[in-house]
This record gives sequence, C-alpha cells and structure tokens, in this order.
Amino acid sequence: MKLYLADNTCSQAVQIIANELGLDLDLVHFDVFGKTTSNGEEFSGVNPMLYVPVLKTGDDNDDQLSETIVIISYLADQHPDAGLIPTRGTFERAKFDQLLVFIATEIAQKHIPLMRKLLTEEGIAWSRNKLVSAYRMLDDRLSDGRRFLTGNEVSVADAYLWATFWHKRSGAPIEHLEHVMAWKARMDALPSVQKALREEAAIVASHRSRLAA
Ligand SMILES: N[C@@H](CCC(=O)N[C@@H](CS)C(=O)NCC(=O)O)C(=O)O
Repeated sequence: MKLYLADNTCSQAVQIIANELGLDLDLVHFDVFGKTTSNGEEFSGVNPMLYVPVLKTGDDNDDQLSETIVIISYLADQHPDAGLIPTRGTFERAKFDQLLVFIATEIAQKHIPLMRKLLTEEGIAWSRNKLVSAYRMLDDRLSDGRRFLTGNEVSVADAYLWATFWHKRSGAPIEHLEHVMAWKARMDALPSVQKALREEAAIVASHRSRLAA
C-alpha cells in the first residue's frame, strides 16, 4: 500500500497504525508548500483537495481512501485481533467514532486556521478557547489513570490525537493539562511512533535533497 504523507501532519496517524499492525507502507512525500511529490506524481490527480493522507490500496484510481479517520479505521478494522478499534456496529464503536469525529472537528480542524494565521484577534481567542475546552475533556477522560484514551492499550484515537498535537504551533495553552501531557509523553515513547518519525524524516529528506540537486 502507498501512503501520501506530508511533513509533521495528520498523516502520521496512518503511519502509527500501520506500524502497530506491522504493515509495510510505500511512502510518498507531498510538499504542501512547493506542491511537488517525492515520486514525481501530480498530487492534484491523487487528491484534488491537496490534502494528505491518501492511502492507495491498489493500482486503480478507485483503490484509494482519503480522510484520516476513514483510513485509520479501515486499517484497524482489517485486523480486529490487534484491538486498535472496537467492532463495527456496536455501541462501543459508536462512542469510539464519536471520539474520532471530536478529534477531527474540535481539535485537528480547529488548529489549522490558527497555525496558518488566518484568523482575526477575536477568531484566535475563540478558537484557542475551544481547543482548551476540547483538550480539557480529554484530560478529564485520562484522569482516571488509564494509559490511553480508551483504556490501557493504544488505539486508533490515540494515533490521531498524537498526530494532531499542534498546540505549540497554534498557541493553544494546554500545557497545564497534566494528564494529556503525560499521555503525550507515553505516546512519544512508543516504538510505532518512533518508527513513524524516522521513516517520515527519511522520505522528506530524500525528497528535499532531490529537489535541491
Ligand atoms: N479532511 C481531511 C483533512 C486533512 C488535512 O487537513 N490535511 C492537512 C495535513 S493535516 C493537509 O494536507 N494540508 C495541506 C494543505 O492545507 O495544503 C482529513 O481529515 O483527513
């Protein structure tokens, strides 16, 4: 399978889940500023929205998925024994999907206009407050001593939250949320996360050196 990723973005969630599952991904770097890809493909032909992640599961143009939560849920659903996601159709899964949508809408997509400096002063204050409230809810969830968002084992939700942990870039003051910060440190130490960072750095560096040559 081929994963289109960008440096330091939500595509890391897909890498982490693939690593947890022991899947090999062929990585393609999309430079979101220069708009080039490490394999020379025109990315607008892959995703006209110019968003990563995109996962290609085959050679056909239809054999691809976009939308982070869809991709990571799909991979986890293919390997139910790994326990990265509850069984589809159960109430537990509905609650889990609720958490994924919460991370997508209340966290990931709230950070982006702040990071891109697209907001008025009022918009900045509003968005940062919403982000702090959202992270506080997750902090409450983690305050019962669980190691990860839904229990003591890592899940798809943890991978997604980690890959969108952008408070430093968006200026959202969340460092006082001790349970969230302790969770982040636990995630940082996971071999699946470390491997994702190494492999992302390698493909980004090789793309950049090819462009510079
Ligand atoms: N709805 C998409 C949005 C993905 C998204 O925002 N991707 C960002 C990186 S996290 C991106 O590719 N940005 C490129 C750009 O804005 O040019 C999803 O949830 O996967």
